[in-house]
Amino acid sequence: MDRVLVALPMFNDVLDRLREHFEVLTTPDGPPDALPPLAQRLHGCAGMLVAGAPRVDATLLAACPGLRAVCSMAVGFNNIDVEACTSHGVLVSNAPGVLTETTADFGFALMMAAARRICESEHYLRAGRWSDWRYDLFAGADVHGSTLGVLGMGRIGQAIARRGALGFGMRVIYHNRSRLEPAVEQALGARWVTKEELLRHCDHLVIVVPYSAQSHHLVGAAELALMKPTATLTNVARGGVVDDAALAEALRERRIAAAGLDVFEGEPAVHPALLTVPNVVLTPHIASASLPTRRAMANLAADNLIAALGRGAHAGRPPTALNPQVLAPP
Ligand code: 8YV
Repeated sequence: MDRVLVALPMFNDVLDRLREHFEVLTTPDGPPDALPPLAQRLHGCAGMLVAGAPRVDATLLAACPGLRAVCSMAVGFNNIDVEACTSHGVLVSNAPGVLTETTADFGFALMMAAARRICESEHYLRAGRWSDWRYDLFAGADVHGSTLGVLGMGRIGQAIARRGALGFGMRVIYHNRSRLEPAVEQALGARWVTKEELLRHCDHLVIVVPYSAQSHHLVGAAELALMKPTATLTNVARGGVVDDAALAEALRERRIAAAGLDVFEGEPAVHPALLTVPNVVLTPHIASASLPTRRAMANLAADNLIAALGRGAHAGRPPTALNPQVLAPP
């Protein structure tokens, strides 16, 4: 029986599904650095179930020659060197689709929390500082009827655009390397603009681009300088797409009004300057964290692992493989 490592704490029912096919090594809750090194834990394993961490690279693959599949329950796979996996004959899968709507809900919620100063005002109330009503007490920016700027227009970007256009009467502009089909643009009520136009004209910028060398610091000091002083920025994509130090500075100097961040450069560490500015809502990478969605993500990763290692009804045909060519018959 193949042995697999589930490299993160996991739903018991998903572990039970995997146990029908494999000997399963599990991961207890707790800090990852309290565990033995990953290569050691992977000893004798044919497959591994991961999420946005750990890093899977050529060094790890060279240390684990028996590994044949790495299946992630995240949609973003910047922690996995897919090219190195392909050259080692290791199948890689991610988990697209199942988290789109939940992540879009959260992106919208973060944007609204930043615009309407929900967390900042809650801290004020909890601190016992609320003594009277004032016309401008935590007065923020309107969301309805304003201009939503979506940077990155994949599945999640489109789901956010739909919420803005249909639910909140927003004008939607977007920037993406490739334009959507005109019919899709029309259905979303979204207009493609250059990145510069996007930054200059949006009232609320929501960032939903995958992380890569090309998207590193896609929004830094120069880009923030183009934004309106009343604008908000929300990042539910990946840490590193935004230059967190430059953002903290822009927030501190009120060069933009507010931000909502679910992802951070070097997370779980957070840039210390972000912790000291009041006009930012900070959450610990939970945009996909509804229980039904997290279960769907885990089950999709399990489906991929079972199929990639030649088991179950879809043996040899993992549903969301990123490099299915490694399983192609010779
Ligand atoms: C995960 C995500 O929670 O799917 C993704 O790409 O960012 C989140 O849904 C995260 O990757 C877990 O590490």
